[in-house]
Amino acid sequence: MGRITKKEIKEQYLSWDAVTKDMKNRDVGDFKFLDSTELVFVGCGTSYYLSLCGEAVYAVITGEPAKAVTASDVFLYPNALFSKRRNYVSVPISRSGETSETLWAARYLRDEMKIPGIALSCNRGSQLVKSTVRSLIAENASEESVVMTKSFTSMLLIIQWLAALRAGNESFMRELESLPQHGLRLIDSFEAVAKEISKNEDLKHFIFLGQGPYYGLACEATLKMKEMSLSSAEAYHSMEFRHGPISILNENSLVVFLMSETSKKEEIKLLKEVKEFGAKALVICDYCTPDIRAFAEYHVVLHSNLSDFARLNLYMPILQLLGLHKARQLGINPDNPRYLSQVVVLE
Ligand code: F1P
Repeated sequence: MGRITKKEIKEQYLSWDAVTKDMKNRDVGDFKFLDSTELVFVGCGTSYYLSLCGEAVYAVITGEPAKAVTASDVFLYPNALFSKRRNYVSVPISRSGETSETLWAARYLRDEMKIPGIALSCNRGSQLVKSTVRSLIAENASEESVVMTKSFTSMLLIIQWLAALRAGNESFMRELESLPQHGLRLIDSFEAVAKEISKNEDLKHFIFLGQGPYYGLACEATLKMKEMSLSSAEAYHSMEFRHGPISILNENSLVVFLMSETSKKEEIKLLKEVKEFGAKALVICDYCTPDIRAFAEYHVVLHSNLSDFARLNLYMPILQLLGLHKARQLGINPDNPRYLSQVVVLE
């Protein structure tokens, strides 16, 4: 069960390699029209969560403004999102390029608001690509599976490259170039941890915590857990968790920390607190500390030496495998999520 999804998770570093080869030779002059504009990432579901990562990466690496919005709010609440005094370029994101709300948003932005769009998709022939002035395509990153795995990380890498090119940040580019090698080194090794966690039948409630660009990854992790294993999952900014949600913890909870170097010190304090409430913890981090070893039942250490903003993709395969193995443990086929299809098409 789940053979198709598992293959797509495992081979995603190959798509990262294809993206790297495509993006590293791009002419930065092609994106000159982004000068003095705010970039607006737009999407639904996984592609919205990718937008959340994208806004943080783009703003920090380029020093230029960026934001993430859901496709539906673009045409339902445009005045809450856009100011007449600003210049915008939109980046509507969609693996299929056929999701209704994302198409409606791209056309609304183009026709009603005169905001040009750069489609980010895995489908070059899609209606979304036809509705925008430019496109960035992750070739061969589209899945057979309903669940988005390698398409998410491959399109995230495109956003990272776009930011690196715009900023002329060569050290960030070198970091991005190394991601396929790190993926190859790491992805297989994640399987044992994902299986071990899924075997613990007490764990029924999954909480994913991350700060900055890691919050978007945490949201995406909840979707993998829900879509594949039909388990209850929530995401929070790590430090928001104390402000109410912490009260739901019990012995059935697994708290997953997507630890960045920026937020590690604060997150380790939180790790110690969640243990007091009987929850189990999984920490994903670049290097381990004695506290993490002492307080987290499970840890995944990446040893990449990459910066917080470059390393993002390395957190996703373990989170995707967690959803897959939890589904298998519950006897659910992750290749066929309940009530879902690859594309949501509305009348
Ligand atoms: C977006 C999306 C997926 C979700 C489901 C339905 O698709 O919401 O995130 O897993 O398959 O579609 P897209 O706009 O990126 O093609």
